[in-house]
Amino acid sequence: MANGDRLMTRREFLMALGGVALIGIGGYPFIRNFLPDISAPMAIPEHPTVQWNGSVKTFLFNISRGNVSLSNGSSFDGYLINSQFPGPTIRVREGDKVRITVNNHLGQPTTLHWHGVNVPSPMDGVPGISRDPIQPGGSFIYEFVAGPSGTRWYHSHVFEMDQIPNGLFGALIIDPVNQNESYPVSREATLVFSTWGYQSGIDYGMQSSGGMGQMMTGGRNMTSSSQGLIHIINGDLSTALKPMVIRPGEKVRLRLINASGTESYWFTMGGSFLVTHTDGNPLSSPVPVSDLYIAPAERYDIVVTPPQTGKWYLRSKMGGQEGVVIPFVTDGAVTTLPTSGNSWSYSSTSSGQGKLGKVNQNFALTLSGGMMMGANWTINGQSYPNTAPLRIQRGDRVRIEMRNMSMMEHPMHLHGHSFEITSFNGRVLSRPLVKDVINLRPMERCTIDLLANNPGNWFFHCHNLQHMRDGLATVVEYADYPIPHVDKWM
Ligand SMILES: [Cu+2]
Repeated sequence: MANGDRLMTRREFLMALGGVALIGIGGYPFIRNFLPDISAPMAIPEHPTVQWNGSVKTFLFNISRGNVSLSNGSSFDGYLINSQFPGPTIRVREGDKVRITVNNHLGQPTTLHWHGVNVPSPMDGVPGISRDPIQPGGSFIYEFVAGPSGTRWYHSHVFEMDQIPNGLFGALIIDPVNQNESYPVSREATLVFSTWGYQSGIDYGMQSSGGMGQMMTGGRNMTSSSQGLIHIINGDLSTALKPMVIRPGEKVRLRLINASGTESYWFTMGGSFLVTHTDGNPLSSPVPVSDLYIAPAERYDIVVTPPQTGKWYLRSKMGGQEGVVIPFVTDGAVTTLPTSGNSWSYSSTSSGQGKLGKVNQNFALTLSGGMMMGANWTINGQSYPNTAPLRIQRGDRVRIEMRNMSMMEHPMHLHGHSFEITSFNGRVLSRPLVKDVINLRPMERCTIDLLANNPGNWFFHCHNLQHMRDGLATVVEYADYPIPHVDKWM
């Protein structure tokens, strides 16, 4: 691995093993080096979405139980949307009003959350924080203006460990308002990765990526995937995928969505490819990479071009993920090889040292738990719902410093906003990435900056569904927002 800042260093590994050494690095010493810049512009727009363009796109979702059959003959009792697993892809244009009528035919409450979309708070689908769930036999109409553009997705936000892996998720693609894609391609495909096997009740978390497997090798080797999970791509095993046929030199966009509740993927394809969007948001210039690590809930748009004549594959190199293989065939002879690239990291777009902008509010969060602390995960020593909410003011620039003091990775997701990753592992990024999930591997740290432009109560949590269930969550709440959140659903 050429890319040092994605993985734990040997020193950090040893410090993590010796509890005493940890005391010496408390208190965020790295942040003292950052003197606020006068007022660097943010990439985050002043308004959470573009204006409504006058058109309304309506969808009807009937949610029910039903059998899901996979191509190898196995099956399970899933959750279906319009009899489909996973749910149908929603594709709209930025500025469209999206109206989704959801009929709950389940024997239990459900809800849908529009991940990465800056919806109004009551449409965000988080029970206890934004509004009550849809009761059995009940209906609800979600309505919001689509935005920002890019690769988004949706999923249930109640009984997540059961409802999401069993089927209540799908892709949500928002095309740019003016149809100007930053990186034009001739074709595109969406690949939604998920895992099945959660409901066994076995806590397999320590085998999960970024967990024990990684720790035992000091983070140098490939991590191993959770045992006993079935890897699913677009609703079936990868062996059911028909190879995509691409001409030499042709550029194809792949929208990669990690919908797994616990697993990260680490993609390679035998040649470099371009990263063009992070969590749906375009980079200022595409980055050629040799491999790409995708944590739960993250999305990356990549542009691939055939690296060789004949058959080739986009695959995960994580141990235990041999089944995560997407086949391609080159229609012709490849004569020019793609340029080389390094491993992707959150610093890939930045050169040199940037400067942190001025903020109105600054929160410091230490993520901890697991291991000897049992099943509980904590933020500043507390598990949700006892974590302290982050109270912010409309219009403020808000910085959240996070440090992962645990031995597992945590893909932290903020609802209702995208944020800038302004520093990562002590380095201020000269070109911050715009994202709504930031994955912190063991002992990693970061700052994220957001603009408080979408009043409401917003869940801020680890998107490893086990960690979220076991307390790694808090709420970002606007001081002037009239509706308090009540945590009766956790
Ligand atoms: Cu986590």
